[in-house]
Amino acid sequence: MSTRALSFTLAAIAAVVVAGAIMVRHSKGTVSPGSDAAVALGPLADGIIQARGMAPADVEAALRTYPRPGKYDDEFMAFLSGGHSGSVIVVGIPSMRIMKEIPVYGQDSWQGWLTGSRESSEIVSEGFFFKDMPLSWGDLHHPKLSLTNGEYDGKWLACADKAGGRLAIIDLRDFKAKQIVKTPNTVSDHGNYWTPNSEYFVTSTFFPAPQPYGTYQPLEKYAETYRGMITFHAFDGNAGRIRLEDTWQIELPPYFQDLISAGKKSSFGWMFTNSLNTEMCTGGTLEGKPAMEVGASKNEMDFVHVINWKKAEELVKAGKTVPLGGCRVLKLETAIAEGVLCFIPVSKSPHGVDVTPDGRFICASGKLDPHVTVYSFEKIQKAIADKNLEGKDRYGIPILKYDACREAYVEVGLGPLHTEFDDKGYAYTSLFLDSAVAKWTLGGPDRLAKDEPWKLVDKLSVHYNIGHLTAAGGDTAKPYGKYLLSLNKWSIDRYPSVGPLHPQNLQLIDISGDKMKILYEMPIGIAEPHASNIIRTDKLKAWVTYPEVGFDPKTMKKDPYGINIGQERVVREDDKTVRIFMTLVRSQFRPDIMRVKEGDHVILHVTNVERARDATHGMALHGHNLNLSIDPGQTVTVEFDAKHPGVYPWYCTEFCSALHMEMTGWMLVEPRNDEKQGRK
Ligand code: RUQ
Ligand code: CUA
Repeated sequence: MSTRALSFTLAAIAAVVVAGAIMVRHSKGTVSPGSDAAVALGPLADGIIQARGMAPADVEAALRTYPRPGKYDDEFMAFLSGGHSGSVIVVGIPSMRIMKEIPVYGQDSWQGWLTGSRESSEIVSEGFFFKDMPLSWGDLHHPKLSLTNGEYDGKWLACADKAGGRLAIIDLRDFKAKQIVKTPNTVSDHGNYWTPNSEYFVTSTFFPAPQPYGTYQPLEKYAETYRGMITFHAFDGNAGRIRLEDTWQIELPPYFQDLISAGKKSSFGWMFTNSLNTEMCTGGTLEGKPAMEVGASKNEMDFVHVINWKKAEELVKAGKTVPLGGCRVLKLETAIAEGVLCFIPVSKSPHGVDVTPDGRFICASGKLDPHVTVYSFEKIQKAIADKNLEGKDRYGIPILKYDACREAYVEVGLGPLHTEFDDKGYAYTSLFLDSAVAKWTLGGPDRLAKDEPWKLVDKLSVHYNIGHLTAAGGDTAKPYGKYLLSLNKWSIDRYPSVGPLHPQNLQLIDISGDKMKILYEMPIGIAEPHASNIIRTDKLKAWVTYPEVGFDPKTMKKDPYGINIGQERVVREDDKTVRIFMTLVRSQFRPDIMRVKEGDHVILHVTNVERARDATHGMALHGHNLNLSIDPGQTVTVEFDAKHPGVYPWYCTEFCSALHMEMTGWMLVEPRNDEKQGRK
């Protein structure tokens, strides 16, 4: 084909893609978007396509992902974890534009998170492991959207902290973290999953901890004294809060429990957890012992844990637990005796366990085996009923016969990790070693796909070393299909160097056709996005301002210290305490002078009385590590000691109006005695 003919063809493709269902007026590409003025696409597109050396697939991808200015073109929103940045990142799909980064475990001065506001420090400090060792970060791995009937309801987002053994709840009315809880009796939470109606947010430990919790036990006594935990954090879906008093745990053997997935539909009431290190290796490279990577990969098979949580819940209600670390714990012996826990063998060092949308099958992959093993829930039930066992592990946990539970063994490629699902009966598995996504057909009585069941049908290279993948709605009972996000750990040569720390790479993949296609590639240089959930944008019903002036986002109620215009005042409560009620509106602070005395404890309640959408103000005070972000209607409280006599200006940090530069104030800290005149 001549260059001219090729570019003609590309322009025609562009026209067809743009038009979609819209009429194409003539083949050289003048399209009519509805009744709007026609767009002359042909010659212009020719030139751009040629100059940029674009292939047909590039043109299609560009046209499918380009967001029109000012239009709400993103059909989906991805909630990405920020990994060890401790945040959640919200990204529009298909445009791949970052909409927001929600601070959770770490600091964010833009949003005034942990830069002075009492509300944010109270929320974060609730989750500290040691009260005298504040944590300023977390390792946020798996953001999970709350569920109603196994589908995303757009209300809450929860995510555990692998390093801190904590979990956080984010309210999707204002996209802010509301609660951080330290999981009892754990030193690490990795897997996390909602039960199908968000009855519980369930977390599983990665590292087992010595029990009783908080005690010292040598690694030599690992097998006897260390234990894993699966925690059922009771969730109040109206308040959007974990109720620690109703939370309970099941003690597990000291394997690394890794990831979890909840049964749904026919498998409702059950929970599945993959585990590695059934060898119980503890390392010791300088002590003549094998490294973890060697010692923990010896066994040919590890275990998927099969947990009957509905039954466990009954036992908890019947008081069969012991109190431990402020929580009710179902001991391992009880869980075994009552038939709450059993194992299924899974090939070597698995990572991830995923339940199909129909709830009938459980997929697990050993990263060192190029297959996904598919277990049938029905067969598992039969094996349990028939006591069809291979044996027991050293703790007496029954191991179901592998062959009796297995439905399929699908060859997908090297290094399979995680599996998600679409709306057409296909599964997608990330292949870390192959740097690829494998697409394969699900089987079973409800199967939708036309292809032969349990078979690899497509494979797409990604760049590079994919960890998680996320299909839209891909871990729910009703996946949306259409898009898949590949979260790649390495970007190597994809971008110009920005220094030795490379951005991680996200790739948006079209899964609507028979063949997967890459639509967009996005370096994300602000965090390590570990995993995500993708929801339909129209399921999110976020507020644009707070419902009334003087609102506290922590309680989602009127703040007792919230005021309106005209109620500003400075109250000296005693010789040492000054309480100031302040309002903000474009473009002034009221009061704009705070007079306090050296050593005073200052309590400041700042209310943004604006009712206009997007009229957020900031407040940065010199020398006091303080920057607040106050949204329209919000009240923020800050407390500090005015230790140092001096003069400290403050100003608004959001460019809010033409007179933003004038939106300022002074804090005057008068010395208590005249000799002291300034910084010590
Ligand atoms: S784990 S890369 Cu923390 Cu989700 Cu699999
Ligand atoms: Cu308020 Cu700038």
